[in-house]
Amino acid sequence: MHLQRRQRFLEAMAPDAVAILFGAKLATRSADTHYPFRQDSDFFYLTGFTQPNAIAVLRTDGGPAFTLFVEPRVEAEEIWTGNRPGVDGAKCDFGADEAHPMGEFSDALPKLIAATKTLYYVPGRNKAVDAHLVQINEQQRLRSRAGGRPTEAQMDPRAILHEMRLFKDAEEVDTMRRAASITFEAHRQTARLAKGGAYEYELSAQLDYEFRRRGAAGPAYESIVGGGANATILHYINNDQALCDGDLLLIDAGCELAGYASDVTRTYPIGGSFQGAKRDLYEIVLRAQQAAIQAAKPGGGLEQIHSAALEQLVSGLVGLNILKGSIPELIEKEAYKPYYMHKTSHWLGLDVHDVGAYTINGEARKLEEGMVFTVEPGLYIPAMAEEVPPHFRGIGVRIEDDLLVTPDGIENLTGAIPTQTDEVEAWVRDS
Ligand SMILES: [Mn+2]
Repeated sequence: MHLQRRQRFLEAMAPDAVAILFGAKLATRSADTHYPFRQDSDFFYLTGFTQPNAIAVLRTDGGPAFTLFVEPRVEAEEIWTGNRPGVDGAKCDFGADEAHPMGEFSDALPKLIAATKTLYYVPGRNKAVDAHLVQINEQQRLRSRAGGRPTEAQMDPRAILHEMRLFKDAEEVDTMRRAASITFEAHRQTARLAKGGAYEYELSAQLDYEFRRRGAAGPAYESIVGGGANATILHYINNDQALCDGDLLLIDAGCELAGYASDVTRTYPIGGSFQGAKRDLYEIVLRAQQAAIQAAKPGGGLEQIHSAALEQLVSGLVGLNILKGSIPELIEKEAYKPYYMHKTSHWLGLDVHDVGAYTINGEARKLEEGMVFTVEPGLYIPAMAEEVPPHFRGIGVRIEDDLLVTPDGIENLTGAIPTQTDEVEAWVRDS
């Protein structure tokens, strides 16, 4: 799988080119402790290598097509941090044609790029290598009478990689389906805890537990567990307040499985029944989400999905007298922005806000087989929104699913997680 991806990447590279890609490093959490390691998504996509501090070199200049520089095996260090593939593992287990210890990269670099016309490289990741590349090129320029040849062009490898990553292959789709089903179970087991007096962190911990015990690495992003007005804070992650019966609870949480994210939001009625203004707003967002999913089709675009959601959100807000005026005009003037300030969709994959261009030559791109994206309309009425009738203030609702474009339509990967009010209520009441 990684071999095929490297072959496609090599085919997309210019001739006589060298690509240098950095893996992620350990990030300091405090003093001498680190955050859990998470490989750079591009690096993982091409290599499958999950250890910190590695460099991949891919070449179309006749040199070895795939070289890895990795942390070598050192018994005294591995006692503390665990076994490493090392140089031999890089070849045997990860398919490198050549592998070397990281410590040799700097000395190897001048020779690696001596004959290349095009260098694929992302500057800014490693200052020492950035500076070294400038120095090597200047030296090559000074040596031009003796045959020195500076690199002619520097390209961004992400232009190729991110276009590849946008289209999920069968194995990636399978992983994302499994991530969706773990997220289903985690939401189900957590919805039952949405009772007055429970603390948001208890539900957040339940999500973590359900993700981990089912084999996921954990949440794909900081879980948002926001009761009451906390649901109106888009990236609320404090998750430390008590829940109140009758309020809504917004849970935006999805697991990361084998590198791939799921991204699901549901809004649950704390105590088990949608009431009054909360039900009114929930039903508007539900209609918007259904209309948006209906609008999703191969050959269509994310803009149409967003428009379908907006149409329902705005007409719902007019119906509740929160907005006043003609619907097309309110949409045109973006009068909904105080209550719906984000877009309806983003790509999903190895990154939760996944890579891939949203426009091509200024035009919105068309949906094609293998793309995965979210549909997540919401309404957020700030607690301080004095222009809105008081009973609507401090209510936040979002409903989010993950959609896959198939050869003949759209598959809702997370559609089994209920959104209809009676089914959502049943999940909360289930004890
Ligand atoms: Mn999302």
